Amino acid sequence: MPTDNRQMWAELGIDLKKHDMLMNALPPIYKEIYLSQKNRPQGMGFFDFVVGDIHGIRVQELRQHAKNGTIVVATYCVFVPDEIVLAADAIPVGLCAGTQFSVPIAEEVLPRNTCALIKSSFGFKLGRICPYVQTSHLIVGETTCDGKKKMFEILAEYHPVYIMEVPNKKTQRSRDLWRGEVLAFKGVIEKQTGNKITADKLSKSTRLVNDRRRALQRLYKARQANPVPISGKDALLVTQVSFYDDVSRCIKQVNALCDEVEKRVASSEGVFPANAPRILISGSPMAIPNWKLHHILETAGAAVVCEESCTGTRMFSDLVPETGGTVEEQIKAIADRYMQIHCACFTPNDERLDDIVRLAREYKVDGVVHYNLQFCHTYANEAVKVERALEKEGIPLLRVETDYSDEDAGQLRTRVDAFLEMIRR
Ligand code: BJ8
Repeated sequence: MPTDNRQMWAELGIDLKKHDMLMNALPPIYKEIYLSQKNRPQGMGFFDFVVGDIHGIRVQELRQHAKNGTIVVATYCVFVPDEIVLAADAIPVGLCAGTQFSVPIAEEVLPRNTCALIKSSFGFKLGRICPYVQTSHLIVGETTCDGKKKMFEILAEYHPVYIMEVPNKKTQRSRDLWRGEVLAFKGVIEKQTGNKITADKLSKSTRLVNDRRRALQRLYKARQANPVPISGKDALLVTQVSFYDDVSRCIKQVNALCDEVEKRVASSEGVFPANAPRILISGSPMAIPNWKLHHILETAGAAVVCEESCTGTRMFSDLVPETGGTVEEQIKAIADRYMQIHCACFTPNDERLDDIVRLAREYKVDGVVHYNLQFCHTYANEAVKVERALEKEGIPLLRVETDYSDEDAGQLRTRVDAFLEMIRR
């Protein structure tokens, strides 16, 4: 590790001993899971570089911005509107929370029967092992699931936290509440940054965030091809990195990757044979470095072609209309777009069932794997309805409930093998 990185981490209050353990564990895992893949698009080189220096250059950039007076706003959920943060000249950073490493640290405080995503995110702060958390001036949480919202109360003892109230229903009253929440969030960010959000700035930030969505939509569109031009693991990584990389740079890199991948589609070049079983994964988000299920599926001979999740289509599917107007009109348009995210925290949430069936058709999948983080009750219960909806359409489903550890990897492999055997064409 370069010494200036170590000095930066020390200045950020990072526990260097624990952090070294985490940083030493990542390269061999990445090598095995990512670098061992054959015929990857060259455009993945940028994303390999980002992961290879995961706590280096980007953190240094953020630190430099912070030294120049820019506010860094950390988030855990796709409900927090980046448009508002960017319009105030602040920087949004999606936090990871995908490693088992921070889970036992969190369990010193949180109940063990809490989902791994919540424990991992809390453990990063408690253990002082994430320089992104340490660099941020504010963490924005949300009232999506019960575990998260109660964790945020405890997290607030360690870091400045602001909570957005995400409603649980999709009625007009709930939409009005959410519009009020987005408006209030604008006030919070203006106060934190000392910058006024104008209509012009909001139009620009909306276009920028839409451009990131358009780039990711392009990448996913290419995955509808057969043979599929990019692995599911690589596509997942692109989405994961887009949460915390500089937005403009990310757009450029994803579009460059798409140029290459689209050429592959035109020449029927794929990373897996055309008869590989095509899989849609649906369910809980997968934060870096949670690549477990994709790796098991793709090393068993499947091609993961789409993710119906917040590290997939739910992140970028809908655009905010770029109609401009007053700040209030734009806030309303932004709020309404975010209400189209069909998280299992909503009731009822039949739109998600429709999405899964539609995506299964659009991506011509042979089967769906429903991915559920252990102790995530919203997705576990909703899986009952997902199962019924897919059964009605004759689409095979495998339900998986797991965590970030590798303890169940063998068992998962056996179940995946049996599922693929059943659906193989
Ligand atoms: S909009 S999916 S990013 S809340 S897995 S912490 S729900 S117990 S992550 Fe999510 Fe926003 Fe919804 Fe998306 Fe709770 Fe379940 Fe854990 Fe979860």
